[in-house]
Amino acid sequence: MVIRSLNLETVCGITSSLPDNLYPEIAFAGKSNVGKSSLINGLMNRKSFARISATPGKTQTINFYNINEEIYLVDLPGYGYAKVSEKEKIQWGKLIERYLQNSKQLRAVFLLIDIRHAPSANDKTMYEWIAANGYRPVIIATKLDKIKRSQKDKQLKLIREGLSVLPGTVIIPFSSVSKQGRDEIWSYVEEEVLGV
Ligand SMILES: Nc1nc2c(ncn2[C@@H]2O[C@H](COP(=O)(O)OP(=O)(O)O)[C@@H](O)[C@H]2O)c(=O)[nH]1
Ligand SMILES: [Mg+2]
Repeated sequence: MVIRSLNLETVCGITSSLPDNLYPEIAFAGKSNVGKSSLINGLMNRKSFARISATPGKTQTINFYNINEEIYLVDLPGYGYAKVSEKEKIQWGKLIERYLQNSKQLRAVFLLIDIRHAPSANDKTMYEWIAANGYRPVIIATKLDKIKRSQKDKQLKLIREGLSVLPGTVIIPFSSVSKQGRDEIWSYVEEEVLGV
């Protein structure tokens, strides 16, 4: 994918109405600090267009990045941040649910899991929630550079088993440091979403 233009076009909070977009959307979900902003920056070839947090942020917004007037990358708010109140968790859930249920342009959902750890209960819930809304999530195993090459297959197996993924589920290892996996993600999007 050649990035010719990009624009953070819409930022939706808990009370905002969601945009009625013209182009296909692909969404990214995952716990806070899993590397979602880094991945989105990597896909856009930018260092810091999407915010990267040293301390995991609490901002509960859905951000729509318009790429080339062709496709939207949708950054869903992260979950699992310890300092979030019960009320904020409920609002988070409602915002994501509203998006998953109502978007007419959502074509693919990517669920990010840190390759170093087995999926958490929250990750499993998120996976099932995405599936319950009719999507077959693609798993992105993030922070690939943090493990030894010899550990990769074992960690990927841990993720598959931890989430009880359906047979045929695509898992793409990714590193925002080496950018390994970037081309594979774009190829998937080009083939499965854009049909080019
Ligand atoms: N080594 C390494 N660090 C990463 C990678 N992706 C993200 N990080 C770091 O993990 C932290 C959280 O990243 P961020 O993209 O803000 O996560 P988000 O909360 O999911 O958006 C930051 O310190 C990043 O620099 C990766 O692939 N490799
Ligand atoms: Mg982020």
